Amino acid sequence: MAGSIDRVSQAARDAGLAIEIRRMGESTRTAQDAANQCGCAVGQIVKSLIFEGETSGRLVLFLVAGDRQLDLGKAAALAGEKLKRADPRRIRDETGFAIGGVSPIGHKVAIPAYADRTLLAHDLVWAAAGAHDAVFSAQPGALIAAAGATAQDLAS
Ligand code: 5CA
Repeated sequence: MAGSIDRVSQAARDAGLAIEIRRMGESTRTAQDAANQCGCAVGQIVKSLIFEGETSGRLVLFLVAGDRQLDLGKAAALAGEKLKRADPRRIRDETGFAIGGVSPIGHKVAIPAYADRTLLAHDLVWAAAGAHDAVFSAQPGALIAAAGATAQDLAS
């Protein structure tokens, strides 16, 4: 688990994103858990959702605010194909993170990413840092850039 968190710090350093990873000691597995632990609004939590192209099998990452739902139609239009949830085991193998701790950055393989633009409404957002109790905060624009994502209308 330490290795996963280290990968997040290294990816942030590589991207020039200054972050401080916090181990909360309590679960931050869900957006609501994370908001409770961070003392922030659930909309400030970044969900890192990994989907798989039904045709190509390629993984795609969507960064969505904790108070919004990914609109699968909009997501599929961006990906250029129908999408399904990726298998948890594949997520672990290819991102290096288990569900509930999937970070927007630091994946073992490069994954194309899109971010919901409502995240940009906040001064600060919080995202998973590679473990079930680890989070970091960042300015949303800088985080989206570090993830190599483009801001889009993704949610409903
Ligand atoms: N640490 C928190 C807040 S930063 C977190 O990781 N939240 S999350 O939303 O990004 O991760 C949980 C998400 O994983 C759920 O919203 C859900 O979309 C996804 N998920 C849960 N179970 C599965 C599953 N069996 N297969 C694929 N995805 C799943």
